[in-house]
Amino acid sequence: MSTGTTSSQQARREAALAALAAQTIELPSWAFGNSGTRFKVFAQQGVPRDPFEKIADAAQVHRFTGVAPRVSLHIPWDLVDDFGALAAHATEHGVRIGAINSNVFQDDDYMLGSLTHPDARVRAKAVAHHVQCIDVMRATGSTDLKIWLPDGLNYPGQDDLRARQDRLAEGLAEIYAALDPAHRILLEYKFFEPAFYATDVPDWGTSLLHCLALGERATVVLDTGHHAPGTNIEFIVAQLLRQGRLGAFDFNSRFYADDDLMVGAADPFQLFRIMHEIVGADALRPDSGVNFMLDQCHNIEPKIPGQIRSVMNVQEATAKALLVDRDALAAAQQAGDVLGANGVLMDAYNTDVRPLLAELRASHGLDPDPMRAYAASGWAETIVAERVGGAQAGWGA
Ligand code: AFD
Ligand code: MN
Repeated sequence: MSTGTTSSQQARREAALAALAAQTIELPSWAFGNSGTRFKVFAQQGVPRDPFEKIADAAQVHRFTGVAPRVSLHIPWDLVDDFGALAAHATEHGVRIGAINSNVFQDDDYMLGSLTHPDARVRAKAVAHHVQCIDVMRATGSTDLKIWLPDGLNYPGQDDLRARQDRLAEGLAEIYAALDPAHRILLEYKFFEPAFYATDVPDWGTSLLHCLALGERATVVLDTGHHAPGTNIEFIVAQLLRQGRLGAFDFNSRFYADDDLMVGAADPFQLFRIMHEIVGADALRPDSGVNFMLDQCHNIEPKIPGQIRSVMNVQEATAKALLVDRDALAAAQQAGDVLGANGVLMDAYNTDVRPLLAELRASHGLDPDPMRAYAASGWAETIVAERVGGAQAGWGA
């Protein structure tokens, strides 16, 4: 009953191809630098020495997948003297600058917090850093200011939980007031780490409350790695979409905590369920206001192929979600046909969409197999040979 007619299957396939052709996925610049754990940052050969080289690497992912035209930056990791030149460099490589992330986690001043710090001097410094990030947005044409705060407490009583929320609201309001009309804030949440007792933006509810207080151009970022085990993430997606406040995803995979592994590697079924909510709410459209970003790193695997694989994983989950027979699903749900409804969803999930995606790529003049095409391109050998000397980019943990 869930298979439908051949012609409706064909129509879904055509619609899926059109939607997949319009899909874009944003890449994080830090994924191309060296990374590791708090125990060790591993160096890889050929890694970029500066943001210009990071963008050149990110452009390879777009070149072979065709769906990754933006690169998000982190400030200060990606500070350059001339951001106009960096944006022009991106354009030359066929990509552009995406979200600007305000890093406030590697300065001694922020040991006890940034926007929530008990000392007004440190709070003012943190606000000023965000204003500097807004200047970077102006110089690069970025519209998204992404805020993830490491702020929190390690010990009960260390600071006043409620006062920190008040300080946070104040700081965010100052930042919001500094935005241009075309700009928006993306406020990310994370349930723990680096703070282990209480985090100041631990969950989607806290992020949403602050966004609602700020105004329409404040939205929530859902990082798939930032939830406790067993959390129903697609429910959060549905709820934020209902409110028009899902601004972006940070896609990655977790097995335990914030593992930052490749999206779709740990739980492809969860990724499918998330994309099913997205498709159901018509939020895949390029103008839906949802920015689909990757936020992950590649500690032990090569970085550019790691990003290519991740982009393909998102595409595969999206394609499966687009193939769900929504009429049959609605009919089964309406009829209370529990097994039938579940069967419709699983039929789509169990479809091998790799031939469909190969067809999509071929129709856009791309190699149907981006992993193979990248490996054959010689880029990896070129950067190893050419990027000799200088200091490799890394997250400096
Ligand atoms: C954090 C967040 C985040 C931030 C990143 C920096 O996921 O989005 O930009 O790490 O390394 O855990
Ligand atoms: Mn994130």
